[in-house]
Amino acid sequence: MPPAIDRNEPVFVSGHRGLVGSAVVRRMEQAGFGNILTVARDKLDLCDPLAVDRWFREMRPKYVIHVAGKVGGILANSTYPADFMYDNLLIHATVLRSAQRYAVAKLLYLGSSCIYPRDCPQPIREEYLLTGPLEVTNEAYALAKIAGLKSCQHYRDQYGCNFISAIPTNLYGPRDNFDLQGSHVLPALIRKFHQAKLAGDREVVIWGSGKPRRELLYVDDLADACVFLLDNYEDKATINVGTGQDISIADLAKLVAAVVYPAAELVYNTSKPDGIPRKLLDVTRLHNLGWRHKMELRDGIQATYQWFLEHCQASVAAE
Ligand code: GFB
Repeated sequence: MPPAIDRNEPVFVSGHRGLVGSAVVRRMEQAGFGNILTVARDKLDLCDPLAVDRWFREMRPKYVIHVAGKVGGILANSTYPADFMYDNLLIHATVLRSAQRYAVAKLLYLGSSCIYPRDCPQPIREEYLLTGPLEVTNEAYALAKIAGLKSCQHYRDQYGCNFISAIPTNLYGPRDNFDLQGSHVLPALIRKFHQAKLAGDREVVIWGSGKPRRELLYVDDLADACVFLLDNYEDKATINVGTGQDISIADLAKLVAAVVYPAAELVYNTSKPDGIPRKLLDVTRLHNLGWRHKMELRDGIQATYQWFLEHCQASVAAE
């Protein structure tokens, strides 16, 4: 068993305002962590190595859950590849370097299932990383994420740092980005069906062919897995985090329609990209450690729609 994580020691959660970071903070509070460090973007630019170094020197986190990064859906990734590459390369480089310099006792880094080769066998096992070409729509983001993940392993090898990494599948949940230009598919669908219902439009446009398949994990489940891995995982090898189940975009759209707007008619815009045909993670390694997801997809969509109604409805209704 790895040494116990002391709940009273300072833990830095980077990116605490985002979908994942906010869920990780919620989960850590429930799990009894009493000294969670966060820092707002306007107080610390994670792309700035000197500023990050100063912050670590002053705050001395003992543990780090590093989830900060520039993220977005298929359109944002393919429109701004240079920015996705630059921001993510720097954010991972600065945080890992400072964590090594200031002797962080354990760091958890999160990858993304899009870092696996585009056409690798399904379900995707951890050892398929770097065995083939990447999906072009998210190549820049994936390369930066891979650089971060491999850096964790190199810091282990060169400096003996206890840096571990995990690869989550596509995520969704409360505090997701519902902006149609930047969002992932699930929040986009929730918003589109909701807007169509308000406007009385029957037709809702789904990007692409509807044939790609995606595995979707509720973000609170990922946060639970992060705490679980911090407590129980110590290997150099990365580990997949997912549900082990996937669904076609067409069936996902029908499921969202059933929750938000059952009268909707689905129309496909095939001029929009499909992206990776399928990325279903093999979660055997995680299951063997004793962790499983709890939230089923329909319930998760319901919970996310409820959050959207409580937090974003006014801005959508005003359009
Ligand atoms: O979630 P998504 O944007 O990203 O798109 P990826 C998933 C699939 O849903 C694609 C389709 O086949 C889209 O064409 N889709 C249908 C839509 N309607 C919509 C819509 O209204 N909005 C969006 N966004 N998609 C991202 C990567 O890939 O996944 C990132 O670009 C990241 O790098 C993330 O890793 C997890 O799953 O294709």
